[in-house]
This record gives sequence, C-alpha cells and structure tokens, in this order.
Amino acid sequence: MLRFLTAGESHGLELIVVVEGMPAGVLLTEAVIDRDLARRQGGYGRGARSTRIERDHAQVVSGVAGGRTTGAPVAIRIANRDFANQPAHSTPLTAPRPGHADLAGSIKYGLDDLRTVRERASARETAARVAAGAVARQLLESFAIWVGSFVTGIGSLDADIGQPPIDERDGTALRALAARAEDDPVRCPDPRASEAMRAEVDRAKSEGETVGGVFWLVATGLPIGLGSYVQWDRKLDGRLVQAVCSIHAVKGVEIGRAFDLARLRGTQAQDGIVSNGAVLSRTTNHAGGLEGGVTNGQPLLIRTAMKPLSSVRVALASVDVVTGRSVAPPYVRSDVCAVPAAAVVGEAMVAWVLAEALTERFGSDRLDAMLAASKLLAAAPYGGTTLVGVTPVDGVER
Ligand code: EPS
Repeated sequence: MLRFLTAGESHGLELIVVVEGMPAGVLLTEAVIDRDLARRQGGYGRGARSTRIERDHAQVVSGVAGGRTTGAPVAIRIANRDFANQPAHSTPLTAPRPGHADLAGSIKYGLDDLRTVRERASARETAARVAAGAVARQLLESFAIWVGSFVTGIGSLDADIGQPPIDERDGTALRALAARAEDDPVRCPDPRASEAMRAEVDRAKSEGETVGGVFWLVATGLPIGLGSYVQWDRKLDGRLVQAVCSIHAVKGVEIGRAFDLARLRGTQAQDGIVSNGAVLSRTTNHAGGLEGGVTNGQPLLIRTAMKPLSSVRVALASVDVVTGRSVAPPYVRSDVCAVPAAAVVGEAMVAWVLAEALTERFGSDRLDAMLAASKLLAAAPYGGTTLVGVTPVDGVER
C-alpha cells in the first residue's frame, strides 16, 4: 500500500513528509523534488513569504540509496526559513477569519488561540504534498506516464486555448498547452490572456482583494485498468476528485466534460469505440479518460475551480469569540493569487493517486517486477482473448 503523511506548521521549524510503500528501484534525487518545489513557489500574485523568504529544498533523510528508492519509507524535510522571524505572541487571536478553518477548527479542537488552527490549516502544507507528488511522478515516469497542468481562468478572465482539449485523443495538444504554460507567470498557455490576468492580479492587489481561477490537470500515457468499478471507494474518478478537492481553496473538480455533458442527450455524450484494423481507439474523450471509475487509455482530463483566497485586506464581518462583539479580523499576510501554485499542487495530487493505482495494479515491492507485470497484462488486455485484427493499445514497451 502506497501512502503519505505530512506534518508541520506554516511557521514551525520545518515540514515533514513520509512516503511509505514506494517500490524499490525508482530513481530519486533531491534535485528532482526541488524542481517541483520551485514550480509551486512561483506564479504571479504570490506574496513575500513565497517569493522572498522561503527557498524550498527537500532534504531526503531515508529510503534512498545510490539514487534509487529502497522500498523503505522515504522521509523528506523542508525547512521553514520564516521560522527564524517569528515574534512571540502574548495575546491569543480570537477573531476568526471567514473562509478559513479558524472558527470551525477552534471549536472542533478546543483551541483558544486561532493562530494554532491557522498554523496547520495553512496552504504552506502543500509544499510537503508536492514533495510526495514528485516521488510519485518518478514512478510514473518509469511507465512513460506524464502529468501536467495549465491555467485557463483568473478571476473572471478566460484564456482562449483554441480547440478544447476534450476531443484530443493522444495528448499531444495537452502536452503543448502545458509546455506553453510552464514558462508563463500565471501558467496560462494563452499569452494575451496571461497579460490581462496579471493586470487583474495587480488590480486586485491594489484593492486589497484576492482572485481565484480555473486550472486543468491532465495526464497521458495511462494504461487501461487503473482503479476499479467493483467498489465505490476504488473508483479512480472519486479518488482523484477527493485528492484534488483537498487542496486549499479548491471548491470544484470536474472530470472530462461533466458539466457540459449534463446538458446533452445520451447519444451525444459517449466516446465511440472504433477499430482501424490495427488498434482500438475512441472517437472523442468526453469522459476525460475514465469509464466506470477505471482508466480507459485516453488522456485524463480534470478541470478545477479555486475560490479567491480568503485573506483579504478589506475588512470582513466577524465576531470576537471571547467578547461576542462584531470585529474585523486582523489582516494576515497572504498571496493575492495562488492559482498557478495550486495547479502544481494539483499535479502532485493527481500523480499521487495515479501512482497508488499503478501499484495496486502491478504490485508495489519493486519497480522491475511492476514493469514486468505491466508488460504481461498489456499483452492480453482484453480479458485474455485476442480481438481479431486489434493490437493492444497499452502494450507498448517502456
Ligand atoms: C498561507 C499564507 C502565506 C502564504 C502561505 C500560505 O504565508 P504567510 O502567512 O507566512 O504569509 O505565503 O504559503 C506559503 C508560505 C507557501 O509556501 O505556499 C496560508 O495562510 O495559507
């Protein structure tokens, strides 16, 4: 079983992540993890903490020998540079901020100082998730599985990404969009929209506001058969949605064309199965790569909605929970826009769930045995029977 746990507070000494169940033999270096940590720290609209104070670095303290995983737990530390700057707080914070875990968290755990809730509920924790996701990505790369992201909306602005990638079968256009997004300050593949989005972030900042947005999470090279239809909690669509929706400020996750499909007739919402005599393929990818909670060999398409961050400079209505008086909670330093960063965190969560599903299908002790199992299963993907004139679509040697 593959799993990870994170620990650490936003301004505590460090973040810790323990990845357990990673097969032995997966290439892993600190540099590979640091690359994703740096991608997460970037993005237009980030505040002083991410841009000037922290420079996230993964210190791998166990589970790796000779540049490869050993099968033992991989423990990773990420220091919080801001720990050194923390003042002593003499009075507790008692005015909860709307939109945060402050109020519900303090009641749930009986905590008098709302800072205690804030410290663990902070999105700083996503640095640890990205480290775990980077480890997962290394496993996926051994199977030529690629996970990427791009932003298509900031505030009310939408990118023009041309032909929607929903009808794309081989993932080439998706990869091109993600490649264009990689060099863009808001991870948007449309340069004109990106400029307008940055202006919108600037406007929001000057008004003491924040902005949310929309991003896509995509994966290609997936073998058929990850996840399962036989039990509710094994369905991969449900597992992916949970993982992505657990990201701070994410409030909506759509698989494939879900909300568009809801408006169509049954005949319009399917992805026809066709054979050209050599391979089985699909006419479209409305389903976003999942049917019955199982990967169907098509690119995975997930669209995610992130609400504007709740830490705004403009005073919001609240109540001091000690005095019962109406008060505006004190402004807490934050980002104006973290949509590009959240997209990188989304990649990590998707990579993680896919890695879990990969180990469930092909075993989890050692990479070489997993690769052998995947080759064996790819040779007979149609339940052991060979369909006349049809080559297995996931039978590629990687
Ligand atoms: C966050 C608030 C800000 C963000 C932080 C998440 O931190 P601070 O309170 O120190 O200004 O910068 O994000 C990160 C530090 C990070 O690395 O992502 C929050 O309250 O969620």
